[in-house]
Amino acid sequence: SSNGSKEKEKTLAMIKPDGLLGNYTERIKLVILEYEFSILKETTTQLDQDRASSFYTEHSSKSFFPSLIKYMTSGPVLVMVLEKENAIADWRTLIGPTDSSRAKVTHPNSIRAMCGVDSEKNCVHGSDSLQSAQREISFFFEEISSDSCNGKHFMASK
Ligand code: RTP
Ligand code: MG
Repeated sequence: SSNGSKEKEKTLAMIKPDGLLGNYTERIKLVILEYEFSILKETTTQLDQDRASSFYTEHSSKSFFPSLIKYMTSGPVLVMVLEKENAIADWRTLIGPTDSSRAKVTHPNSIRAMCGVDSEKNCVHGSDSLQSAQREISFFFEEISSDSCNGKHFMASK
C-alpha cells in the first residue's frame, strides 16, 4: 500500500482425502503455524461429484478429470482459510509441486513430499491466484453470498 504497511492476504488450503485418511492433519497444521499463518476458518466436508466437479471446473476437459473427481470424493476433506502477508504464494511454495513423487526429489521439505504419493494423490490444495482464492473461499464459507441476497431470490420474496 502507499504507506508501506504490509497487508494480509487470505488463501484457501485443503487437506485432501488421502491427507485426512493418512492422519497428516496435525503435521500439516504444525507447518502452517510454524510459518505463521493464522487459521481464520476451518471445516471438514465430504464433496459429492457435483461439488468436486464445480471446485475443479477449470480442469473439466482434462484427461485426468474423472480420476480427480473420484479421488476428491473418496473421503472427507479439511478446508481452511489461511491468512498472512503473501499467503497465496507462500502456501503454494510450502505445498510444493503438483507431482508428489517429483516433490520428494526436488522439494523434499515440501508438504507434498511429506505426505503425497504421486501426480494425483498429493494430499493438499492451495489457491493459485487472488481470483482463485476469493472464489474458493466463497465456495466453502460464504455460500449465501451478498450477491444472492441482492439477487432474484431476495427480490422475489418482497
Ligand atoms: P491443486 O489445484 O489441487 O492445488 O493442485 P495444483 O494446482 O498443483 O495442480 P492442478 O494442475 O491444478 O491439478 C489439480 C489436481 O488434479 C490432480 N492431477 N492429476 N494425473 C495427473 O496428471 C494429474 N494432474 C493433476 C492433482 O490432484 C492436482 O492437485
Ligand atoms: Mg490448481
